Amino acid sequence: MTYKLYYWPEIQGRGEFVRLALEEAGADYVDVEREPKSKRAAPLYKNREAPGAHPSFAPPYLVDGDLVIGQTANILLYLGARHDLAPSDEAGRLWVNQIQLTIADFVLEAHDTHHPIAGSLYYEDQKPEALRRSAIFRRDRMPEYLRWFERILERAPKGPGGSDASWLAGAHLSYADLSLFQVVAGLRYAFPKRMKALEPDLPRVVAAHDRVKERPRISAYLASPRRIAFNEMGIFRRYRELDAKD
Ligand SMILES: N[C@@H](CCC(=O)N[C@@H](CS)C(=O)NCC(=O)O)C(=O)O
Repeated sequence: MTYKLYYWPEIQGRGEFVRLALEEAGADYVDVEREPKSKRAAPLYKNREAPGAHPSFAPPYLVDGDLVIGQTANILLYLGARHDLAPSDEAGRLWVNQIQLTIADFVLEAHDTHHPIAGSLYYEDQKPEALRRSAIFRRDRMPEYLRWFERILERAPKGPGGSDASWLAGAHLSYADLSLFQVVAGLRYAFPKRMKALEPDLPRVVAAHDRVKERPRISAYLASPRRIAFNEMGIFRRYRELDAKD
């Protein structure tokens, strides 16, 4: 069965967490809105009014046969179980889901640095608030979240030969590792000065990012036209005035 992913066609956004899981799994999927014949973004919102018991409020959503699954973390919960991208035991599944939900919180805060008042307003209409919000995000929230990931990786069981080559949920890669890769890549794009200052204290996070990037299917994906470049329409945006080393 071919999965159908519905997400905004111009951005990585939250859809990228799903794309990375589908790519790592080698799953058969169509990124529906990016298909040449797509009528573009309008159908995404129509899903709110769609027939069926489970309409999705906002993209991304994934269609698998009769199933329509919304909420990024929920989609990943589904894909993780079907494609060996999550532990098979309940405690492990819940742990990976917990990490993913924490990543969702972090992603929302990253988004709110440039849209602290409303997503429906232009950035230029909320710039003073964005400057204030970004300063707090950089100073407090980036290190708090990133050090939490660092500590998880530090405590995870060692890899072969006692190396630090373990993943967030232990010996096996999970979709949470793919998502952490995406968060690091996004923060490097949006806050390069701040990330340069923080990264020396995050050796395991950086190493895990690098190991994801080198995985054969992920590196092929990143080099392909399927990977949309970061841009100033997505969640991670580069506005120079919002970045600083502290
Ligand atoms: N919690 C949801 C958030 C979904 C979301 O905010 N989607 C954005 C694009 S990344 C959107 O199109 N939102 C439209 C809206 O909220 O009206 C998830 O993680 O999937």
